[in-house]
Parts: sequence; C-alpha cells; structure tokens
Amino acid sequence: MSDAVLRSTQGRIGILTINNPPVNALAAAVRDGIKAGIEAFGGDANIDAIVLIGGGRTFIAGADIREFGKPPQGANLNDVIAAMENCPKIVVAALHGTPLGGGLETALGAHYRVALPSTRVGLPEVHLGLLPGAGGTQRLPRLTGAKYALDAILSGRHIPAPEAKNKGIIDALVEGDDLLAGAVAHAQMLVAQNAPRRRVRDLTVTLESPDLFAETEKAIARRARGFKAPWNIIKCVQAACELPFDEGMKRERELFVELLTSQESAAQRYYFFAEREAAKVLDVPADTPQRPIKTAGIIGAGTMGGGIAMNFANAGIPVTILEAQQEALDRGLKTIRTNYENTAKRGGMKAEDVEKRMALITPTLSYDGLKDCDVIIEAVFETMEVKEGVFKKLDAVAKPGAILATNTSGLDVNQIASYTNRPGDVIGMHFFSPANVMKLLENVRGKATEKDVIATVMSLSKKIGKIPVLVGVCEGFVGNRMLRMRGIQSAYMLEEGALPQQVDKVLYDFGFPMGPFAMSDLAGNDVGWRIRQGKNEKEKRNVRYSGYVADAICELGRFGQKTGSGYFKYNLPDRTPIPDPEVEAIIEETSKKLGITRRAISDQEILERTLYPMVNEGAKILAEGMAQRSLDIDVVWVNGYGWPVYRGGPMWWADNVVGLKTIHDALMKYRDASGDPFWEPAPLLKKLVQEGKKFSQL
Ligand code: T1G
Repeated sequence: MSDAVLRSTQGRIGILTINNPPVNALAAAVRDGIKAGIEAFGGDANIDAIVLIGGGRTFIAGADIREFGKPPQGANLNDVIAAMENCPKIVVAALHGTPLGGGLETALGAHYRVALPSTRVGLPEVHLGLLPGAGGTQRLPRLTGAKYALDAILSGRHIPAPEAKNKGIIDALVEGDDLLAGAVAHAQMLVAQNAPRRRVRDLTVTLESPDLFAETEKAIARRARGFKAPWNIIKCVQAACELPFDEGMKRERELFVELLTSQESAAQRYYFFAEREAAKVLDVPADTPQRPIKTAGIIGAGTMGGGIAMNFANAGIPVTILEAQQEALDRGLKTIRTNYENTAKRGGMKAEDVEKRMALITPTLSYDGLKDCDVIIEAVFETMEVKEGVFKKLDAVAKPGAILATNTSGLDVNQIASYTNRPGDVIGMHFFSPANVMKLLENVRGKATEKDVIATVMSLSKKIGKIPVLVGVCEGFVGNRMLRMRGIQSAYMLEEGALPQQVDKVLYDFGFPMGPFAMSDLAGNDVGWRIRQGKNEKEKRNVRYSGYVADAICELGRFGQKTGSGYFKYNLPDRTPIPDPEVEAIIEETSKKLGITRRAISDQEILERTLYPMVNEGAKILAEGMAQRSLDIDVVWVNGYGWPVYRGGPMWWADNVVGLKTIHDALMKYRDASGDPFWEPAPLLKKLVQEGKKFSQL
C-alpha cells in the first residue's frame, strides 16, 4: 500500500488521504495510490462510498511540475480519473486549500465534491504554457457552461469555493473546520438517498453563443500575443462543445502534448520555480530568525513613497508616511486615496476597503513620527547628499533594531549605510514604478547588512505582494545595469542607420510590451538627459558616448509622451507612438555631424546588438556576485522589464535557445568589426563556452 495515499474507514465509508507534502502534487506514487485505493474500496462489499481527501494544507494542487519532461512513470492521470468516475461506489472529493490543475481535474472525476468555504479551485495550467491535460477542458464546461469555463481556464484564476458552488463545480460547503467529518456525513447522506453515481462526462455542454470562440480569440489577441497555450485552450473548449466526450479527450491530449513539448512551456515551467528559488538566499538559512515587522515608516509621499506605503496598507501593516511640508503630505495622501477609489471603481477592491486601507496610513511631518517603526524606507530625491541627511536623522531617531532601507535605484548602499552607526541594519529595497503595481523588488545587500535583516526583508517582500530578488551593490544593480547595455546599442544603431520604429518593432515582436524608444518616451526623455548633463557622462563612462541623438531630441523639448513628442509623436490623449519624419531628420543630422555614413541595419543585427550585450553584462554580474544565480537575473527581467515569460528570461534564453557559443561568437564578430571594447565577451562567458556549460550550471 502506497504511503502517498493512506487508506482508512469510518463505518462503511472508505477514506483515501493523500499524503505528499507540501502541496499533495500528483506524483506517480499519488496517482498509483489513488487508483489502487479506488479499486480496492470499489470491490469491497463492506464499503458503500469513498471519500478522497488531502492531508496537510491542501487537496492536490496539481500535477508534479517537476515530473514534466521526464519519462512518464506510474498510472496515467486520465486512467486514475476514469477509475474514479467508473467506480461502482459513490466517490466524494473533499476539498480544502488550493485544488488546482490536475487536483481539480481529479476532483471532477468524483461523483460529488464538497469543500471548506476557504477553498480556492482553478485550472492555472496556462501560466505554465500548458492547458488542463486531464479532462479539465472537457469536464469543466459540462458543469459551468462553455463561456465561464473558457474564462476560468484562460485566466487560470483561483475561484473561491462559494462561487464554485454557485457554478456547480462544488456541491456543498462544509461549515466548521472538520472537512473529513463533513465529507463522510455527505457521503452517508448520498448512500442513504441512493443517490446516482453522477459522472460529469455524461453532462452536456451549454454553449451560450456560437460566436464565443471567435469573440474570445479577438478579446485575448493582445495579452496572448506570442503565447501558444491560450489558443489551444480555446480549441479544446470548442471540442468539448462539438465532439462526444472521448473524442474531445483525444483532441485535448493532442493539443496538450503540442504545448508540453514547446519551448514556451519549458520556459514558463522553469520560471515557475525560478521565482520561488529567487526568494531563497544561498548563505542565509531559511530558519534564520526574523525581526518582527508590525509597523512601517516611509519617508517621502511622492509617487514612489505613496506607492510603497500602499503596499504596506494593502498587507494590513500600519504605515506612517513622512513629508517635510504639509502641502506635499496632503497631496501624497490624496493620490493614495484616488488610487484606491479608482481600483474600487474598477471592481479591484471593495469600496469599504478604501477607508480601511487609508486608516492604516498615518501622515507625519516629523521624524519623531517614525521612532517606533520596525522598518523605515526612504523614497526621497535621488542624490547622495539628500540620502546622507535622511540616514543621519534616521540614525538618531529610529529605535534600536529598526531596519533602515533606501529605495535608491542605483546609488551606493554601502556609502548610505556609512552615514549611520548601524550599517548592519541598512539595506536597499529598490521598488519599481508604479510601486503599488510592479511586482519586482530588488533587495540590495550591503557589505555590512546583517543576515537577519536580509531574511526579514526577503520575507516581508512577499508579505507585501512583491517578488523579491537579492542583488549586490553596483551601479544600476541588476536590471538597470543590463538595461543600459541595451540602451547604448539602441542609440548607436540610430546613429548608424536604424530608426526608432525599427528598433522598437524588433523588440516588440520578440515579446517586450514596448521597445526602448517608446519606453523612453513613456518614462520621459528628460530624466536621462538631466543625468547626462550632470555626470560628465562623456568622460566618466568607459564606453563611447551614446547620448547624441537623445540630447538633440531633448534640446528641442521633445521629452516624450508628456510633451506630445519625443522619439515619436503622439496625438494625445492617444498614447500610440507615431513615427515622426522630424525625428528622422534629427537623427540623420546627428549622423552627419558624427561623420557616420548611414546604412541599412537588419532586424537580426538589432536583436543581437540589443540582447546579447545584456547577457554579457549578466555574466559580469554573476562573476561579481551581484546576483546569486542566473535565475535571479531572469526573475528581475521578467518582472521588472517585461521580458516575455515564454522565453524564460535573458539567461535561460541564452542557455537554452540561442546558446552561449553563438552569443560569444557574435560578440567577437561585433568587436572585430567595430574595434569597440564594449563587445569584449565577459571572462565567465568565455569560460562557460570553453567548458560547454550553461549559466544555470553555476
Ligand atoms: N508541482 C511541484 N511542486 C510544486 C507544485 C507543483 N504543482 N506547486 C507548488 N510546488 C512547490 C513549490 O515549488 C514550493 O517548493 C512549494 O511547493 C510551496 O509552493 C495535468 C498538467 C499551490 C498556490 O500550477 O500555484 O496540473 O520552494 O511556495 O505560495 O492538467 O504553489 O518549498 O521547494 O508556491 O503557498 C497545475 C502551482 C500544475 C499550481 C501554493 N498546478 N502551484 O502557493 O507555496 S500542471 C499549478 C501554486 C497540471 C494537469 C496539469 C502554488 C500554490 P519549495 P509555494 P504557496
């Protein structure tokens, strides 16, 4: 008997308890155990009904994602589910936690389903580049109708149990917390009523509109761009409406296997684990005691400070927000309230929660207002002088043990820590704008940052709904440091012959939400312009100056969307970038001034010259220890910069799609052609190529 599925009885009810922590994933032993248990109880004259329940924190949360890509072992999940639905005894699935993917599909093989009210069910395979491959696309529509099922499978969202009950996915909610007792009682009641062994497969699908599938394809076109899974999901649900069950299952299998063997799914399955691994710090044990965080303080109520404060209020953590002037404080709080009200209007939160969240935010004009805070994050003006003043004051006011964090996007965290007598308590927390929306949080460990501070901040990041990545102190940390490489080559290519719309299209087609020039117009071209004016950029950097075109654009006041023109022109309020002959003339004029003869630049060259230098910089980042692993870099880029998740991340893509030797040889090609040391392959890249290894093997 498998210990992955434990058998017991209560009277004439057989109980199968799944025992595969942490999430009862459907590993081979679990599938075998369920099938064997169903067959055993099904043939037992002393058993009238069977309850299938998950041990621990959740019912089955899906297939074991780690098994994909390996030779199949154990019973096929569809056979397990068929054994359940053809069992001669009534089978009741007892649900709690997160019955997801194959977990919900298994439950749909039962004749009845009961659940704790806190349960959330769903079919999130789309996030893995897959589709429900164990009958979910055929059974769910039979319970809920095609439209609801299509939305649920395309979104992969978690469905709360009460909603699932309303839609017929669940038959009854079990009040209290004794799910097993409730499920056994439900099974006994069904037996007493001589209830039928109701197979979902025997139901018929309601197709609400014959145009459902065509309309859905139109509706998802933008967000599903570049992905495969959504389109196959639509075909599966269509098959559920048009074909007998067994033929629909065959169609589902075909379309599932097509995805399972795709690069997109391999990338998204990699990314699923990468995001979880990134939260783990290699030299900080998971059981490192953390500092209790009951209250937070934010310095600065501007765009960033206000957004950061919202993250804490959203997590139910009281937060005090400090500004120097009452007017700025009032403006900051008004913006926060407006953000909440807009979210409530869009149905993203309950209207009554606006007041609850606002009540958690306390304004103050004095540093004393922060003296009891467990963590204080500054989001003030981005100059070292201002940071110095802030941290000297914090050092005097903050209570012992308070964590002092800077939201700097690239200044030296070690220098900032040196302005206090407690550098061990200082860490960087680089939020991305808008801070209440963007998931990525680059946590920057200084030389002196204590390990318990790191453990606390990495855990706190998840509590406030962020995806944390630990990075080291270097200019631009990980994301912006690599972005700069892409920006330099994009600028050079404008001088050499390309136009903004060509460069942007190559990266848009690759899967980015927008290209570098549309992004610059969105962020404001004047941001970089002011930095270049201030930092003697031309001398300071070790690469040829790349700001000529950008400066020429800015000198004409073309700061981007906010001025109605930048690299593109805009018919505001429409934000669609429109190629502008004026910009073409500016660029051609700049090339002439630089003595460059413009030439046609291929899309392939654009792709290589924007993305390969990013990978090369990633190699330097790894060699310097500025990121723990290549997966950390990928998590930064997928969550902070719109790298398409179906391409895994820059380092995964380099390892598994392009190949490090191809990248290395291309860098050498551009170096030899240009003589520019910019192209020198990183020593680590060279080493890996020589050894035939990947970044992921470091
Ligand atoms: N397979 C293997 N490991 C899994 C796993 C899974 N399905 N789900 C979670 N883990 C690991 C995870 O890596 C972590 O490991 C630990 O469990 C806790 O997870 C046939 C083909 C269930 C909502 O997509 O959404 O079924 O880091 O940190 O925040 O049609 O995990 O501790 O070593 O995320 O409380 C479909 C994926 C699969 C659900 C819990 N199912 N999981 O969240 O904990 S494909 C899914 C989740 C499929 C069928 C198809 C979440 C969670 P470690 P965690 P959490």
